[in-house]
Amino acid sequence: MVGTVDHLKVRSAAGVPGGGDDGRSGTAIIAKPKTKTKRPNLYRVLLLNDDYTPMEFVVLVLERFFNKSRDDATRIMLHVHQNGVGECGIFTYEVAETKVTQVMDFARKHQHPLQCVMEKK
Ligand code: TYC
Repeated sequence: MVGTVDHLKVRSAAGVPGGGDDGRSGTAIIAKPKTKTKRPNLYRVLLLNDDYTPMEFVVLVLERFFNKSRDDATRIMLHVHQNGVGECGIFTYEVAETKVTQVMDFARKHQHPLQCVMEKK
């Protein structure tokens, strides 16, 4: 690699160090756009069990904020109830953070101790 122009990586080509021109024929070597698809870091959003939040409220949270069907929401809620923790979904950082905030605000508003956290995958 010779130099970087914004997202274009300017490479020397055909054994011509420095690139740009081969010094013989006046041919220019054109910068080639390089495909660089970076995968985002992903985060699990988890619900934690407690002894006081009503089961129906947890099901509502899973339907409202995680777009789960009633059957899936009920399965996840029961999993959390029995195992202590369960996954609501996997998201990029900002989306996961937003979900956690929405759930925590909603739980507080209804005076339930429900806890929602995120962890890097
Ligand atoms: N354990 C609660 C109860 O018996 C139900 C519950 C399920 C609470 C999941 C929180 O994330 C939770 N009412």
